[in-house]
Parts: sequence; structure tokens; C-alpha cells
Amino acid sequence: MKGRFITIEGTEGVGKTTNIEFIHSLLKEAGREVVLTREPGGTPIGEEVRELLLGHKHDGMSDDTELLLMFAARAEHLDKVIRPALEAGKDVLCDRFTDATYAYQGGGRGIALEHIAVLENWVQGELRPDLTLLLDVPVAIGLQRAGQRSAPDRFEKEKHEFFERVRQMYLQRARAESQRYRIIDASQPLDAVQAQIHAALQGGV
Ligand code: T5A
Repeated sequence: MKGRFITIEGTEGVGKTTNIEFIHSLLKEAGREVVLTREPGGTPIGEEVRELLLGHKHDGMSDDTELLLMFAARAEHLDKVIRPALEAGKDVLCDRFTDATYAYQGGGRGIALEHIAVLENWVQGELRPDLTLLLDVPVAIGLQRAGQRSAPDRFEKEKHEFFERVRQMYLQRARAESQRYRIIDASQPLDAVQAQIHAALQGGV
């Protein structure tokens, strides 16, 4: 049996890290074997690429370099973790995936969506998430939450307008692919957010 590929998305500080363990426990309670992973990252090479992308050592990185590094890490992740798990019948629960590339590199940086689609088709073939939970909050609230938690990474140093474009691209994609996406109002208190997540998962994949 093939496993299900579930991704969690959203702008900075929406609560992905906070909620992913909750989702993990719901899936396990439902009897699923789950591989919990993240992007960029999820493999030794991917985690090294994550450091290049999020650290401040390469603050002047070109937009195309950033895009290609995201997909380099993703190719390794698919080969070593995601495809083997799905083929073994396990669910894969991934903190961010290619929707983040459309939102950040497409919406945020302004890279042509057609270029991202070429890489998506090359690296993923036909593989797409079965379900994507988009945690949505106004940008100001997300940045405030993220700022309280840790020092800003290379992305978190971008301006408010950048994250507004990221958020709008996520929402645009969610509306265009409503079969796959569930939009969660993550501006609510945590118990209300988790009630929405529970309902979204019960709705099936
Ligand atoms: N990226 C990634 C790209 O540009 N392209 C790509 O293709 C990919 C895959 C990755 C960065 O890489 C970029 C996007 C990102 O900038 P990341 O660590 O995955 O970085 O992403 P972040 O958004 O930076 O993750 P964060 O850890 O900052 O945010 P979370 O996980 O969404 O938020 P979380 O859970 O840490 O919560 C933040 C704070 O809010 C509180 C929490 O307790 C915490 O203190 N909180 C709430 N407070 C009140 N009410 C609620 N409902 C709350 N929920 C959480």
C-alpha cells in the first residue's frame, strides 16, 4: 500500500513547528506509521544545504542559487526519505515542500513560476502532496510570534512586503487547488487551531 504525503505550509511563525507534533500524534492514533521530516533538510546533505540557505554566511546569495539549492536538497530528500517511505506504505508528514518554493522564491523573490514548474516536474516527476495544510495568519502576527522565539534567519530578515507576497501566493495556490489544500485560520488560540487541524484530517486525504 502506498503511504500518504502530507505537507504543512505557511509564512513565518504561523505555528508549523508547534502543530506538527500534534498532527503526528493524530496520525499515529489512527494507526498510521509516520515519517516526520522537513524542508529544506531531512537528509545529511539537505541539512547542510539548509545551513547555507538559512544562515547569514551567504547574505548576498542570488535568487537563482537559492532556488536551485532548494531543489538540490529536495532531490536528495525525495530519493533517500520521501519516496522510500511512501513506497513502504508509511505516511510522510513534511514541514514545508514545493509550495514553499512557489510562495517564497516565486511570490517573494519574483522568480517566474514556469521556471519553478520545470524543476518541480524534473525532480518530482508526478509526485505531489496528497494533502497540504496551510496555516494562515496575517504577516504581522506571524513575524511577531517568530521574533519572540528566536533570532531571525536569512529569510526572516526580509521586509514585511516580502512576506505579504509570500502569503498571497500561498492563498492563491490554495484557492486554485482546493481539493488538496485545507486553509487553517492559525491566528486563533492554539486549541482552536488544533480543532481545525483535527477536522481537516478527519475529512480524509
Ligand atoms: N523556504 C523553505 C523557502 O524559501 N523555499 C522553500 O522551498 C522551502 C522549503 C525555512 C525557511 O526556508 C524558506 C521558508 C523559511 O523561511 P522554517 O524553520 O521551516 O524555515 O520555517 P519558519 O517559518 O521559519 O518556521 P518557524 O519555526 O519560524 O515558524 P513556525 O514553525 O511556523 O512557528 P512556531 O510553531 O515555531 O511558532 C512560533 C511562535 O508562535 C507561538 C509558538 O509558541 C512560538 O513561540 N504560537 C502561537 N501563539 C499564539 N497562538 C497560536 N495559535 C500559536 N501557535 C504558535
